Amino acid sequence: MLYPIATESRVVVDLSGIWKFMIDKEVEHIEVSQPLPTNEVVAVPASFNDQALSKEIREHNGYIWYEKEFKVATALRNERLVLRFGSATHEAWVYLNGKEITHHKGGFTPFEVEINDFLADGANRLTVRLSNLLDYTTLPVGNYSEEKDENGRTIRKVDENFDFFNYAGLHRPVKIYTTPRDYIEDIVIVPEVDLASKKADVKIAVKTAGTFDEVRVTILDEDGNQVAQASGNDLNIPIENVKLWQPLNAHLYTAKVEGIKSGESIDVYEEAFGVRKVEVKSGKFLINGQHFYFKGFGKHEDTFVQGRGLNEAYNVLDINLMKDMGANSFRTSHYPYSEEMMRLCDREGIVVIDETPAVGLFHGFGFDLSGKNAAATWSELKTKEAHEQVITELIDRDKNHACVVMWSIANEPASHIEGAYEYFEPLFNLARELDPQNRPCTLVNILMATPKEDKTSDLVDVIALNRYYGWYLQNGDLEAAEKETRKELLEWQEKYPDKPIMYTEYGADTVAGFHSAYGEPFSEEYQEDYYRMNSKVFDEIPNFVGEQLWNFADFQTKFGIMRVQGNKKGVFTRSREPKMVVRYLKDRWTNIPHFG
Ligand code: BDP
Repeated sequence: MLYPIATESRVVVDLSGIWKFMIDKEVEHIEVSQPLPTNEVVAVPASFNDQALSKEIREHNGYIWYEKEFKVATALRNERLVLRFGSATHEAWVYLNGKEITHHKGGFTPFEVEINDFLADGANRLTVRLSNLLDYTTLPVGNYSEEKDENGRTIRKVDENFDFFNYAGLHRPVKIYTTPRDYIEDIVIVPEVDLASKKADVKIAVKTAGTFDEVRVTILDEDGNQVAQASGNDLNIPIENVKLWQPLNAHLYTAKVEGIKSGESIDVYEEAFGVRKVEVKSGKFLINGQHFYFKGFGKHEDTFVQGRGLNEAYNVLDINLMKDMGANSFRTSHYPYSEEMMRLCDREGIVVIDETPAVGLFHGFGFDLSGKNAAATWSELKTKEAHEQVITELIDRDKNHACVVMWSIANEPASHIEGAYEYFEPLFNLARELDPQNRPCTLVNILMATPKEDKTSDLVDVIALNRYYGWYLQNGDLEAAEKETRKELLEWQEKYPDKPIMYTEYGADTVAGFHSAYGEPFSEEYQEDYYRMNSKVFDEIPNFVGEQLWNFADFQTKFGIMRVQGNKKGVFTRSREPKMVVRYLKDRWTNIPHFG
């Protein structure tokens, strides 16, 4: 699915702004043929939760209604008009002028629908019913329960199988875009490069709907100069002396695709792409033939007021903070991030591990580090279908992004439990089959899934570990934690001498401004000591290819006895003030080259 952009043949109308809003208390039926019976408003894109100053709204589990009126310019009425949601969390039923026109389940990927047949003359009423419910069939996974109150009203509860706050709403832009009736539907770009001769073969497949006499592809460099041109739906376009997309030194080409009829360019779309080669070989992660070292973060889409909603100023700031620290990468923990962020990373040369929303695949998730509660995971969870869908939609959306170097199929599933291999093998096969660029795939491993216990590590290209020695284990005892860290990493190294190993999470909750002469847990001193200890061990492990700490910034969570107004493992606060450790990390990372 193409991202909506304005071109010579396409217009984009943004429906962001103020919408009507209400939570559904399920006391009376909401009649979609009538305007929503509410005077409340909400801003889009954003989570609804933190806008209303109402505990009832913030913590509402169930259904939520949004509505917006819009008009379509007469000049556009003969075009094909497509309504597109960047995301709707977690499930959406969409009505136009009282009629259901589409439905989508899954809160982090885009969906769209043609609306020409449903438009009225004059004002149109767009109504969206959302659900923020999660259960054992959805991704992410939640424990769902319901009961009736004394008035017979259904009270729904979701106990999330993860710690981040279950923000919901229209998190990403809602747009109407036009195309001509004959149009470019999709573009698949696979750049292959011979690093020695600097010659690239760029495979470009264009899917069109309708008829064209010719599909023309023009490759432009960053200055807009034409580099190559060819005609056809399935092309292999050579580029000599190619400029590579490098981490933090991104060169983006543009494929300008034109659908031509009777000599006239009817539809035009421009897709940016980078030429770079990603490989996993002999225990190393290679970008453009060089050993790449990941320095960076697990993150969240999480800011004040906007919640999980698109916040482009924060995206820009976050990338600038990363660059300033000498970081080069992050993982989209624990769900696909906005398309706007992915486009920004392409352009800024930030390397991304792109994760599905498969978090919480762990029965009995909670305060049990033995992992025994998880025994029933693979018999109880019914997420297979949702998992296939999110892999398919994520790869379809992000396949052309140069910044994406690896897919993360899941975060911290119960991969130490029998049945995990059987659950994951077909999903890894699916991802590998769907990705035209053949990127490596991983699964982010939870601390109980040690080299002895883990059932899935044969499936992964890179061993990606979330480890909390010195925090959830050996809390306050960094000497003991160091021994455990070293012991386990050496075991992985020995078990898989040909697989790269990286940390995708490690961290310690730290209350900004809390200091301790004894380096006590939660103090800024402890956070720094914790990172120093980990760094020391990383540097001893031959196949260690990267450190992505947990977390870039403090973030909002569900309530829990381990959370003090959120998760405080950020190296920045939620408002992006640095904690003390940032100086240490900056010093370390600016001294570790991106390639080594
Ligand atoms: C890991 C999760 C992450 C949590 C983190 C923590 O992957 O989402 O926030 O631990 O507990 O289990 O801080």
